[in-house]
Amino acid sequence: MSPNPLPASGVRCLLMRGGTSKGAYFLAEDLPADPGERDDLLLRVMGSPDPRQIDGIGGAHPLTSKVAVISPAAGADSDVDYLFLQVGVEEATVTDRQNCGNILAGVGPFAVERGLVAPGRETTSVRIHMVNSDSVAMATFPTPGGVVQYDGDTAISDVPGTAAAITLDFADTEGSASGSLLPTGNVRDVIDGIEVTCIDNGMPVVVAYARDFGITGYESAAELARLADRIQPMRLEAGKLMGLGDVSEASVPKTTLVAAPRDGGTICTRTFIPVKPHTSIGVLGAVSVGTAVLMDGAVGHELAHVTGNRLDIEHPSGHLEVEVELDGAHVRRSGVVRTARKLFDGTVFPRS
Ligand code: NQM
Repeated sequence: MSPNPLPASGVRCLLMRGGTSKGAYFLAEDLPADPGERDDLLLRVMGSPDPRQIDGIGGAHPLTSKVAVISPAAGADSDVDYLFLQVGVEEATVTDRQNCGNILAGVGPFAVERGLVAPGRETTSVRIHMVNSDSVAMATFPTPGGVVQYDGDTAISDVPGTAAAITLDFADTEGSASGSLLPTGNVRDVIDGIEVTCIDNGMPVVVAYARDFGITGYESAAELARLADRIQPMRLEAGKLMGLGDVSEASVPKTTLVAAPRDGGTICTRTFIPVKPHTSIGVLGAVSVGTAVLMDGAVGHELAHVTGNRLDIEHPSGHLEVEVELDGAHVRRSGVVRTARKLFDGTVFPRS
């Protein structure tokens, strides 16, 4: 018998930074199988609802109140299944209605750490079934000598320092939550006099012009918090048009306001998740906005400087480079480079 047995309430958990987000990663087998019991446990783990999440391990912001649940793949086309859960900070909500490409960056390393996938001698590629959108991503990262290497020389905006590159390749991301790339059936719609493009290439996003909200599009994230009251009615209406129903409690669609690039990029963005300003932009959010501006007639198309498949998305804290290849009106593939870091591996004790 262990000299210091853990209380039965403890849950094995790996805390990781994935891209520009931070989350608690769990093996599915370590959580209750019943979704209601699982969500109740996760609220107590993260310390929600509470703006400071003081009694849990959540970071008091949507970007740091995230969970990945990982299990051996049920299907033959992938190695592991990854379910993303967004845990509300001030609200007692746990939603699976969106994916997260940042937390995705930590899933391959987690699968190796927990012995779900055998590492290669130099690099390891893991086929990840993203349960939320029923699509597959391939993650490739260094594993010299069969051990995940987190250190490296790749810098990503909004994260200090450098770390090892993790390449993420996506297929079948069209219509991740809404069923189609242009869920309203139109490349452009008008909501309360505001021109929008509603797109879903991995993340449902409403793209609108920054100028239509009386801003330049170059403001800091902090300066944009005041726009929440104007973003919300637009996204509520967009949610209905996109077939997402009543999105008043949902974390999607996101909204991205665009302006002409001013730092050598493809397009300049300011994103709201769903009404709080993002300090950068989500991965699949950037893939979706990048896809929109490639499309003739979409909001932002005429502002974008497109030079190929690599799209440099400017955001409040720098740039996010994504690759999007279109085949006519369909997406052939998309991809991105991220980094991740193992922060803490242990047992989390949720409040009772
Ligand atoms: O779009 C934030 C993030 C995200 C999601 C959000 C993401 C993505 O920055 O793939 O990564 O949109 O809520 O982590």
